[in-house]
Amino acid sequence: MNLKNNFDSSDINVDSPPAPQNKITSLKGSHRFAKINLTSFIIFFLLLKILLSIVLLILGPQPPHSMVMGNLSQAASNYSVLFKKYSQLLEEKAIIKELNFTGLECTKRHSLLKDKVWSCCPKDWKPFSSHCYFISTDSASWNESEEKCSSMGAHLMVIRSQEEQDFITKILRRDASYFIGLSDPGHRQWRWVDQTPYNKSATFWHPGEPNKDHEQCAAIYVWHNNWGWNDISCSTKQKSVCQMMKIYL
Ligand code: MMA
Ligand code: CA
Repeated sequence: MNLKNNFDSSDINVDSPPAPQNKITSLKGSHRFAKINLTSFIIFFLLLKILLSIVLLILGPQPPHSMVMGNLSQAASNYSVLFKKYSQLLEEKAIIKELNFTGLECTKRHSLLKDKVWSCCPKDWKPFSSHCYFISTDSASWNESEEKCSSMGAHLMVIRSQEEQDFITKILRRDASYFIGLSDPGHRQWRWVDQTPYNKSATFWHPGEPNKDHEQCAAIYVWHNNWGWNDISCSTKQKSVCQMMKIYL
């Protein structure tokens, strides 16, 4: 793991945020999270699941989980109320393992709380605000592009603000066109892939766009020297931008 901003790498695990002491001591004692192997990981989860199933039977319905993932990490996120930080951490470790990211780059975030919080993006992804961005170099249809993002635990980019639009256009090629996570299933109903509500006041269509009912996917590119969006045919092959939440350690 690469950690930016010169810090002592022995630091990251030593001073984990305060935890529900009784549940975490066994993990701390066994060489900290970074070195937990798959077997102890699975055993830990199974024990946790049994124990918490009992607790939840007593307490009532489970809290909703925010991501759809493998069974193990799903099991963890179900108990997020009780072990929020730690189940999150374990989830992320599982994702990182599953997706074969070759490395993480992390920066320290100045938290209002006392705990040290590191925010991380996979190597080759660009951080901005609370997200990480990956610019594809190959071209594909909108559906294929979204599938590729999805296979990396991400989705096509959702642009929510002028700041985000400016951030991404500064690092895109001016001679290329990129699919974003905006499409129209029909009747000119624009939808963001991650269910973010489509807010007309934060859109960056080129003048005169969107203009054709059969152009049901949005791409971002330079037209007359300005960055903006155009509705285009979903089957055309374009580059694309994937986006995912930062990983917090
Ligand atoms: C024009 C314009 C766009 C449309 C493309 C399709 C070059 O731009 O009508 O709105 O999407 O053609 O190729
Ligand atoms: Ca168009």
